[in-house]
Amino acid sequence: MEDIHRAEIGEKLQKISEGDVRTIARVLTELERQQAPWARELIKELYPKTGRALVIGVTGSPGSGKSTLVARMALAYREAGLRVGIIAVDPTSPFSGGAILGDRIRMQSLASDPDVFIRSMATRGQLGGLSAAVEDALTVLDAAGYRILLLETVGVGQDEIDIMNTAQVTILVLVPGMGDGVQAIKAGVMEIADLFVINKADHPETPRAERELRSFLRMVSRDDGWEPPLIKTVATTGQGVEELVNTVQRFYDFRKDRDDGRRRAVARQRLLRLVSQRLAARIQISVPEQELDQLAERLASREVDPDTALDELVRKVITDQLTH
Ligand SMILES: Nc1nc2c(ncn2[C@@H]2O[C@H](COP(=O)(O)OP(=O)(O)OP(=O)(O)O)[C@@H](O)[C@H]2O)c(=O)[nH]1
Ligand SMILES: [Mg+2]
Repeated sequence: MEDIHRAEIGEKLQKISEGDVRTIARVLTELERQQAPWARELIKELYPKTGRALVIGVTGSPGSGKSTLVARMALAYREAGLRVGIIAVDPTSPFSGGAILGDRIRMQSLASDPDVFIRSMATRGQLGGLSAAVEDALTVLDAAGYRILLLETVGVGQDEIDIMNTAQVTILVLVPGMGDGVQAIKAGVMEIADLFVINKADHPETPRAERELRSFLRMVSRDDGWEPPLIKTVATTGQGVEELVNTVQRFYDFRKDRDDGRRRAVARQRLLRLVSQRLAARIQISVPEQELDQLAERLASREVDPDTALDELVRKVITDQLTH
C-alpha cells in the first residue's frame, strides 16, 4: 500500500517537473479540496525545489481592469520567452479561467498557449484558509517551471492581504474617476503596494487621479527606501504595459540585493497563520458538532469563561498531529 502511494507521488512529481498541464490541474484541485494525503506529501517534496519563480501580485477594486492587465502582462512575458502561470483569487464568486481571458479575441492566444497556465481559486479547504491553498498552488506552478506567476486578487479582507504578502512584487491597480480614489482603497492594501498603476488612463479624469495619487505617494515612506512608482496604463490597448513590466523588474532588482529580513518575516507570518488555521480546523474536525454546541451554550450562558472553554477544546486536540 505504502509503495503504491510512493509510486503515485513519484509519478506526479515527474509529470509536474515536465510541466504536464493535466497533472498540474488535478493536483491543484486536490490541494484545494485538501482531502488526499498524497497532495500534502507532494508539497513536501516540491517545496525545497521551488523559489525560482517571480510572484507578482495584482490587486485593486472590482472592475479596475486587473484581469485585462494581467493578460497583457502575461503576453509581454511570453514575448520574452518566459512561461507564465496566472492565478485569479476570487473568494466571492467562483468562476473558470474565462474571467481572465474575457471574451476579448486578442487574449485568445493566451488560452491556446501551452506555456500559460490559468487557474482561478475561490474555495477554502478544510484545513486552512484560502491563502494556504494559494501558496500550495504557487509551489506547484513554481516547481512546474513557470517563471512568472501572476496573482490577481480583489484587494479586500485579511485573506487577500495574506495572499498578497506572498508575492515578491505587489501592484495596486487604481482607476480614475472613482471620486477620491485613494481614500476608497483604504489602509492595509495601500501599505503593501510596491507599484501603483492608474489603469483606464484613457479616462478624462486621469490627470486628477494622478495628482491625488502623487500627493499621497509623497507622504509614503518605506523602511527599505523604495519610492513606489506610479504607472499609467490602458490595459485594453496595452499602453504602458511595457513600462509596468520594466518597473516590476526594477523593483525586483532593488529588492534582490537587500537582505532586509522580508523573506523571513513573510515565512514567519505564513507559519503562524498555518498554526492557527490548522488548529482551528483540527478542532472542528475532531470535536463532535454536538460537543462544540454544548460548550458554546455553556459559554453563552456564562457557565464557563472563554479561556476555560478554549483550554478544554485545545486539550482535546493538541495531542493529535496538526499535519494530518
Ligand atoms: N476604457 C478602458 N477600459 C478598460 C481598461 N482596462 C480594462 N477595461 C475594461 O474594464 C472592464 C473590467 O475589466 P477586468 O479586467 O475584467 O477588471 P477586473 O479588475 O479584473 O474585474 P474583477 O475581476 O471583476 O474585479 C472590462 O470591460 C475591460 O474591458 C482600460 O484601460 N480602459
Ligand atoms: Mg478580474
